[in-house]
Amino acid sequence: MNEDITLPVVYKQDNNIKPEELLSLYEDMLLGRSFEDMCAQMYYRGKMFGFVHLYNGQEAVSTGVIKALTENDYVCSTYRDHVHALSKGVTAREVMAELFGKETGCSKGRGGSMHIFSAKHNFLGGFAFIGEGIPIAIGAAFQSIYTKQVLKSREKIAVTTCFFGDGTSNNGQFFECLNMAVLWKLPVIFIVENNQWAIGMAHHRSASTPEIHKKAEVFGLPGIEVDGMDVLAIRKVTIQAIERARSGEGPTLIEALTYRFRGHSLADPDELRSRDEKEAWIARDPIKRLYNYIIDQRIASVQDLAEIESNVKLQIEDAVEFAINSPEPSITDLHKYLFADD
Ligand SMILES: Cc1ncc(C[n+]2csc(CCOP(=O)(O)OP(=O)(O)O)c2C)c(N)n1
Ligand SMILES: [Mg+2]
Repeated sequence: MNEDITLPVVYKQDNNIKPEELLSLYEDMLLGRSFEDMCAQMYYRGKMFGFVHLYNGQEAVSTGVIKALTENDYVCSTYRDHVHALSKGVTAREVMAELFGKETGCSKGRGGSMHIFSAKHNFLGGFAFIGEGIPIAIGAAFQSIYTKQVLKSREKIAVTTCFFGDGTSNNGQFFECLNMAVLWKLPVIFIVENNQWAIGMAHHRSASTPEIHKKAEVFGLPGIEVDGMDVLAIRKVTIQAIERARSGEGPTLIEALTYRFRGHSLADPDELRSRDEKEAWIARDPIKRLYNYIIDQRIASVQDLAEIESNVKLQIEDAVEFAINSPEPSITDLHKYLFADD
């Protein structure tokens, strides 16, 4: 990232949102942040195995997009997937137990951090390979219109949201799937979480056109750049994209400009990004920003927000307790879940 990057203020904040909705967005972002902080603690205590990628700093994207969806809509994530799952309604217990490799985890303890999955929440995963989720999302979106147009379902068209990073947008699947999504007018929303880095590679050093949203034009879909540190701005563009997808007009590409506040994974010493750059982004913390907005607009009091904070804390403690006390998968079940049951 250029250190003098200026973020566009494309959308004004949405003042029509109801106070209780605003507080639920705040709670969801706080849940994501607190969950990830607890993961770091548990990882360093040896409770989790393999690579663990945290989402701190990017919460406004998950909350702004996923909280605008219905239960029937789909979310397709990446390896940085815990918070996307929480926003979609997978419980903190099920996600934490998964990270501990326990039988009670949402993937029965067989997946771990990068393979969070929940069929009942239409949460399609969790993928370790970058870009792997994009064709999966296209498939989900295809079945939505097939169900509507061929099987004549009376339900509204389900929308699929597909998250991936700036680095991933240089992969072939991205371009192939943009093409197909427009060709077949698929109800899919591509959300690029441009956190400026792909492990230790700065985005502007790896992309011929660093403005990812501009790549949409070539394929004929709207490409929207949005402040990824502003949950209300993200929510607003997402609602427009959902309307477009549900009414059969096809896909939208949203590029959310954001930043991760921690290293690439918990194994990364995070020595490549400059202190100035990190501080500049931390000053735009999306959770503090919404907190200040709520207080300034007198939507809720400091005590109300403190109450939300302590509820979240209890939920996280409960999740850890649940994960610790849950059983390991049994060795006799080694082959279970490899194939679908009849
Ligand atoms: C197909 C494939 N190639 C390479 C990797 C190694 N890899 C893991 S994360 C990553 C960078 C991805 O960066 P970005 O898409 O910006 O996502 P972020 O980590 O910033 O969320 C790479 C190259 C991989 N997981 N899969
Ligand atoms: Mg990135």
